[in-house]
Amino acid sequence: MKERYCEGASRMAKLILEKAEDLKKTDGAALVFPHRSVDGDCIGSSCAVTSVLRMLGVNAWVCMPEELPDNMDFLKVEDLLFYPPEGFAEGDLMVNGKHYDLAFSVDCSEGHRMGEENCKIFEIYDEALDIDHHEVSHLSSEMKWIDPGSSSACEMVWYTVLKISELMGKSVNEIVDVRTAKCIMAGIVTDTGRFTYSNTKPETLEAAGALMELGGDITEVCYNLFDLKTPEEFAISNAACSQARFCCDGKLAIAAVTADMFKQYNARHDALAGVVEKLRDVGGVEFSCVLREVGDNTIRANLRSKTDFDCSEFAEKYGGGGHKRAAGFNVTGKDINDLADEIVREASKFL
Ligand SMILES: [Mn+2]
Repeated sequence: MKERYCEGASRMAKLILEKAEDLKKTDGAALVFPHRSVDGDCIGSSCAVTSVLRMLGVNAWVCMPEELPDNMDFLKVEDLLFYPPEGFAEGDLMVNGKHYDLAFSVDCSEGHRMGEENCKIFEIYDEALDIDHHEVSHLSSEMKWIDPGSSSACEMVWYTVLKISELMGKSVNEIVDVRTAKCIMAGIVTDTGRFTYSNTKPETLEAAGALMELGGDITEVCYNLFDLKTPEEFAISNAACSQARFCCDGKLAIAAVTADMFKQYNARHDALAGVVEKLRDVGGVEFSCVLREVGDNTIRANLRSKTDFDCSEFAEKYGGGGHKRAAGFNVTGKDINDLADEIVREASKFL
C-alpha cells in the first residue's frame, strides 16, 4: 500500500472493525451519510461502506438526503438505501426495527452539507466516523480521516477496505463484491473526471486497476455516469450550448437556461450534466458558467475554470462554494438574464 495511505487507512480500518463489534453486541444500526446533491463519489463511498459494514454483520444503511439520480440506477443499490421519514430525528430513532447507534459520514464532514433533515439526524451523536477528502476548518478527531490530497472519498474507502481485509486475514474479494467494486470505481471516475484531473495520482490508478480485477467494470460505470443521455437531456444540452455567449475576448462562456426551455424540451432540472464542462473546454475559455431556473424563483449556477480563475471564491460572493476549478451557488428572486449580465461584469474583473 502507498505510504501516504498507511496511517489513515489502518486507523480507520481498526476503528470500523471495533465499532462493528460494538454494534453487533447492542444490535444497533449504523447510518452512513452522503452529502446532498448526491454525486458518484458520495453515493459510491456510502454504498461501499454500508456493504462492508453489512459484511461485518452490522445493520447498516445509507441515509439518503434525496432520491437516487436515474443515472445511478445501474449500481442496483436500492436495498442499501434508507429514506428517513419526516421527523425521524425527533422520534424513536428506529431504522427498520433497529436503533440508530452510529453515524458515519463520507465525502463530507459537516452536517449542513447533508440537507436539513439529515443534518439533524447526523448531529444526534457528538462523534461520527468520517472519511472525507474535502478541506475542513474544524479540528480532526480520532474518529475522522480527512485527506484533501486524495482524489475522492472512494479512493480512501478502497485503501481502508484493503486494510480491513489485511487485518481480518481475508483476501479482498471476500470483502468487496462486484457491486461494491463498481460503487468505489464510480466515485473515483466521478471525482477525477475519468482520470483526467490533476488529482489523479499513481495510487488512484492502482486502486482502479485492483477494482477492475474485482469486477468494477470501468466501461459500464463511465458510460452510465458520463455518456448516457436521455433524448430530452441531449436536446436541451444542445440548446444550452448553442445559445451560450462568449464574452471577455472568449475567456468567459455563459449559458442561461430558463424554466420555459426545460418545459419546451420536457427535461428535468438536472438534465444539463456536462454542459458547463463543455463550455469550459472550448479553446480560450478560462471560466464557464451555466445558469438554470430550477423553480421556486431560484436560479442555480454551476461554475468551472481552466487555469487561474477561482470558482470557489467567486461562488462565495453569492453564498455558495466548492473547489477552485468547480463550484456553484443558488440565487433567489433575480431575473436570469440580469444575473448573467452581472456575472459577466463581475467575472470580467478577473479575466
Ligand atoms: Mn468527492
